[in-house]
Amino acid sequence: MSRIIVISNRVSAGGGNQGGLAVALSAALRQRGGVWFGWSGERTDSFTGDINFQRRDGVTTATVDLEDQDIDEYYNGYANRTLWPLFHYRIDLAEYERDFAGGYQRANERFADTVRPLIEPSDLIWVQDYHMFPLGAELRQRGVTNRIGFFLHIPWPPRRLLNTLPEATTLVASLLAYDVIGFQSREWLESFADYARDELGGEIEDDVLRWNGRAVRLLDCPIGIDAKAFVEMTATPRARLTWRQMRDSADGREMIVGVDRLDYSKGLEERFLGYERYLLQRPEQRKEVFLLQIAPPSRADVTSYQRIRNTLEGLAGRINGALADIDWVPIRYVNQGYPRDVLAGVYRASRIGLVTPLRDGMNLVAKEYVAAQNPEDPGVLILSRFTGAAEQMPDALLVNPHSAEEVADAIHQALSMQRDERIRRWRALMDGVETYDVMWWSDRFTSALADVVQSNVENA
Ligand code: ADQ
Repeated sequence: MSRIIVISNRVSAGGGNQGGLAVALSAALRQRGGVWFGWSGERTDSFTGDINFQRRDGVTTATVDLEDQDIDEYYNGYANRTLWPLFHYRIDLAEYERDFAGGYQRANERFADTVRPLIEPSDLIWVQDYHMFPLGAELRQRGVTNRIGFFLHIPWPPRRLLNTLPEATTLVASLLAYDVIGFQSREWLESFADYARDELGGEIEDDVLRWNGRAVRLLDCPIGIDAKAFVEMTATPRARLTWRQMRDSADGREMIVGVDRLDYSKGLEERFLGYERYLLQRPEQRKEVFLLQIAPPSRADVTSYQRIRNTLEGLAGRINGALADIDWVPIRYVNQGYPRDVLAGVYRASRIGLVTPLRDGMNLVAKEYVAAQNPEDPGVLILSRFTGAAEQMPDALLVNPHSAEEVADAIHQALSMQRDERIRRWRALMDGVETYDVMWWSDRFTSALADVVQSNVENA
């Protein structure tokens, strides 16, 4: 079995409270051997390419420090100010600066130079996400003929939006140095395929893209959670304690929960407005329900994130100010992160999981909410149609998050849903969450990569 080199912006092996992605990548690394390479998250005065190796829980990690300029232009710049908004359909927020594009390219060249000596001839190389689009092409230029795969965790935008990016075609062409490109859903895969066909003149048949003598396999590969571990976590003392605390503090009211990084893609503003609409439409229900929104701040260096934070504070304050009573507050808005077992207890205590991103590559909170439910008395998942998860979760109440009326109707439908229907929907959702878990995802991708015929690589 080939070793595997995992390359991602950040490396998160080891530690007790890992997310599913780190669990799955660590498992693949333990099984096959290899290295997990990426940025340390640290700054250095001048880039040296010195690698810091660590071994934790049977996984070797290799990290490098970056210069301030790289961090500003590559990470805070091109990745988070240009690509992230553009790929979430927000060209109004995307910033197009040559310095960002240049810094992104430079950082990727530095990653390629640094990781190159770690690669052995038969290794599989698996590159993760939008921080690293050009890395495969950079490795090819350094003589790497290994099988290299790329997985995109976020959506792929429509062609006409992507064309607003000055270097769009070069960026996409650089992706065709990979042997396998994985997407969270058919929708993102097809959107990429359209671009490659219409803008680059590629030919596509049976999810194989042919271009310039190369064949690139496009793979529909939805990521999941570590479902078994999540179910077990709901039975831990801390999850049970949290569940009890939440039920006590709800005091007989039904709880609706939202859990998201504080990001404009998550549709938090629209969620608050949809919930407000529900309260306005059904004044008699007001004190029977409340919304708990947990949203830890992220990417605080980027202005658009400061802005969304202010907007949400204003909106939560306005709704609470207008509708609260001395014994009831409609929205509990919390800006903290919590350990995963605490989240599991919160999910389980909530009658509704309200997941309304405007765009989301997948959305794992939807899957975690399902996995945490009590099979005898499960809650209802309300899910945006514009998430990758919606393709796999037709038994959720699917909504258009832009429509406050649809969100309000779905809240009403969920709160009035009889137990047998809740159980039926939950069972169908849970089957999917258990079958298509994060280990399934990682096996599917690595098998596809291992199956690539080496002759493809000779044309690289
Ligand atoms: P994210 O945009 O970060 O991920 P998501 O898939 O929902 O979105 O994952 C967030 C994770 O952070 C979940 O595991 C959640 O439990 C955790 N989290 C959120 N709020 C938290 C809090 N307050 N405390 C503790 N943990 C919290 C990107 C893409 C997604 C894609 C994933 C994986 O944007 O579309 O599903 O990668 O590919």
